[in-house]
Amino acid sequence: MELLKKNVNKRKEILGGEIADILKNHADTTVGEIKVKQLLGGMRGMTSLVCNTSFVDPYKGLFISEYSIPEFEDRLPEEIFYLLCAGKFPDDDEMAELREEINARSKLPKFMWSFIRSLPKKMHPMTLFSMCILSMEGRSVFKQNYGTPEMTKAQYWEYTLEDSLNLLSKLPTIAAAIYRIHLLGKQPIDYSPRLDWSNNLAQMLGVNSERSFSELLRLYLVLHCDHEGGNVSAFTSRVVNSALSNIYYAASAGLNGLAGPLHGLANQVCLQFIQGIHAQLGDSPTTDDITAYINNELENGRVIPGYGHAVLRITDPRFSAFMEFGNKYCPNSAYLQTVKKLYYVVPNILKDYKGGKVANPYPNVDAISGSLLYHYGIKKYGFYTVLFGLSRVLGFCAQSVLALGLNQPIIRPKSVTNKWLKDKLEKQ
Ligand code: NMX
Ligand code: MLT
Repeated sequence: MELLKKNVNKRKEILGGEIADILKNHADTTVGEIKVKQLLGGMRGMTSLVCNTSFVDPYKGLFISEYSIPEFEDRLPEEIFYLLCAGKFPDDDEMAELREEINARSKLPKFMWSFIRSLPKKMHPMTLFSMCILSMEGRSVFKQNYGTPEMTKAQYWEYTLEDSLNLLSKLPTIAAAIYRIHLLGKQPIDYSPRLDWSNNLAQMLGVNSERSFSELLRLYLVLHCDHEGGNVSAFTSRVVNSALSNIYYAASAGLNGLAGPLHGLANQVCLQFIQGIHAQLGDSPTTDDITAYINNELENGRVIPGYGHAVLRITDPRFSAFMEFGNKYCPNSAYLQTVKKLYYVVPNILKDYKGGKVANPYPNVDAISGSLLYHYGIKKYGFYTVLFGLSRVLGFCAQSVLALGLNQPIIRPKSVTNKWLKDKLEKQ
């Protein structure tokens, strides 16, 4: 992977130069303030990290390098990984090299098949996915070489890139094996070196041979790849890797965060939510019925899944990209119709809920993704977050490669007690 390494190195030099300049001129400059409500409120809106893979603008959504979603949504996930790491799309030679590297590393360790088969059927697919990744941790070349005279600190990023490619190349096969073996009780389908990631995944899942299904998977893998550095999963993964725990440990840890209902599991919860609406109100509920249903959920203290965001203050552009897909390929899907009705109803309710306390009443990516997967025959919704995770590991890997390349230190913020805070405030 000489070309990829060369390009990451180039980017590392540019970003490293910028950091050196910033530190030289502004090391003690204040760039923000911390309010007590942020300290006590999950650090929301507190600028406290630098992450160069991607950026989320509250009013425009995700940017990777300078590209907004409409500018990269037609690409392959492999190209997106390149963009996250190197800050540029690969040219033909660079892409050919990456494809070759992926194919050469795609074979699963033998034990993985019996490992997947051995796990209890009731276990959530995200638990399996995380465990499968963790089970390969002993193969980390970072780990194997750490502490040897051959491995200098300046090379940590290269070993992490090596580990990342080894890991990423196996993930579509692992994900498909979880779907077929664990969820369907069927035989796995072979990986094909002729196909790119999304086509491979579509083939290995074996539930639908329509071209638009692999197109949906491609879009899915592209849209979920990264969402700057502060979301629960990426942050967790980066914190773990900052202790020089290798990328297998870090990716598994990040996925454990993604498995929560306020984060990646929301895509499964949204599908179940829509199924709950259809079970109670029929397959074509009216907007009045949906309004009453939502109000009842809120009165019972439940959150409306798929709505709200810690950073975005608009409809998630990833939601809009999926909506465009749905309108083109499956406009008559009953679930998609309900997604649309919810979009019509929920923001207006959430705007007034709790005296306007909900910072973003609009839908996020999870409000729609599951309904599209369901339409194409992925009916085991426990799998939806695995797909989110498969994509998000691209971001975890790129974030750690860049951070180590830029010599970023261990992440260790300071915490305080109530007493410390009271004493401090009394003195002001
Ligand atoms: N339904 C009901 N209440 C909500 C919602 C919602 N969808 N979103 C926010 N609130 C409430 C929130 O619970 C909080 O109430 P309280 O102070 O009583 O605890 C209040 O509004 C203020 O929260 P925000 O500052 O607007 O949101 P926050 O940054 O804390 O959380 C989410 C962001 C995404 C966790 C939150 O909006 C949520 O729980 N949404 C539903 C779950 C979801 O869709 N998660 C997926 C996010 C995207 N992803 O893929 O990770
Ligand atoms: C994500 O993609 O990670 C989610 O939208 C959550 C976030 O950005 O906080």
